Amino acid sequence: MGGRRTNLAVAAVLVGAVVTGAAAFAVGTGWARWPVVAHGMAGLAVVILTPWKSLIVRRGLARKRPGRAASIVLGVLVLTALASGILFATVGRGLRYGPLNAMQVHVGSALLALPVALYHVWSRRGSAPPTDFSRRDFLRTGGLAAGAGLLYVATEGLNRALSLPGADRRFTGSYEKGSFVPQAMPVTQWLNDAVPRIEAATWRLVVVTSSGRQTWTLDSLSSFTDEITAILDCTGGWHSTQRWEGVRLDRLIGPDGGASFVVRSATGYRRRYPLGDASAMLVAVRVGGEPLSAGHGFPARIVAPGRRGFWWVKWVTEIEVDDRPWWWQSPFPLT
Ligand SMILES: Nc1nc2c(c(=O)[nH]1)N[C@H]1C(S)=C(S)[C@@H](COP(=O)(O)O)O[C@H]1N2
Ligand SMILES: [Mo]
Repeated sequence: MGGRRTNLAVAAVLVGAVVTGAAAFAVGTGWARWPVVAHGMAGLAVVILTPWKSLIVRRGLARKRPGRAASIVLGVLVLTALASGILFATVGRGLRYGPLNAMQVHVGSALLALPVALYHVWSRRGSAPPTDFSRRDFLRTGGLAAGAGLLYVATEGLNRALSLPGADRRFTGSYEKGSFVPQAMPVTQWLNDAVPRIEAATWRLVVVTSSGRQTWTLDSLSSFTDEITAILDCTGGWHSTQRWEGVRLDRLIGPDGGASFVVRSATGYRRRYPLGDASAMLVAVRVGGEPLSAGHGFPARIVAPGRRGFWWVKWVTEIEVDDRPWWWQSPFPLT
């Protein structure tokens, strides 16, 4: 295969890996399996292309061109993302690199690689990609996809045959931790939030709808006993099932008109949800029959079954209904 075709294939497969990786993070219900499988296949397609790409790399390294250092950095970052991804999916449970687990190394190196990749493509813009797509290219593409599929099946088979931790992953790719033992469930923040100290006596939950503004104390909320057993599935790579108790969100909102509601945390963190989801969601004040711990969101947190962990806003102080569409927000929190 020619160099330009190899480069184009590598670029396409890496773009595919980024897109499916982001999709796998965004979704939490049944069809999340497909982005996760596609993501694994994209990574394994990179492995398949490695022998061809390494020929190009060897030639490139021999020439002292501008952008050479960036190309090396990019190579290291992509190999790191690849290795940590494969390790996480096979032996990954509990694998740590100092403060980071394999999933964090995986996502971190991939995010760092993005700007470097753009620069790399720009600095090599002289060699335009091939524009024709022959029958042979079609067969090659099919071969690459089939090869990636086979490698994927082989990897999952190896997980099972060797009883590797990877065999026990949920369809999202996450590992179980601390189910029905809230103290054993990890305390996680999305990016830079810190656990706030909230006084039960002065805390209030403000609910704003078109019919007005309602203020709840912790005592008044604690009398509700709506219950959901649901899986908190963090994109950091773990999931945990707990029995959550509190008040169904549609009870707080009432029969209000509007398109969506936004939930705000004492820390400033927030997410927006479609109004129709309220009846399936909880403002939880207890987990496993006990009040929430500070780390898990005391005094009140969102329980959003079927959504990944970053939707489960902790330390809730305000819920507001309005007419904006629910997707009127960054797909992932920015803080
Ligand atoms: N206010 C606030 N809520 C938050 C977060 C955050 O950073 N700030 N992180 C979310 C993420 S990413 C996850 S996985 C869950 C973790 O909940 P836990 O710490 O109770 O396990 O909380 C979510 N709620
Ligand atoms: Mo998370």
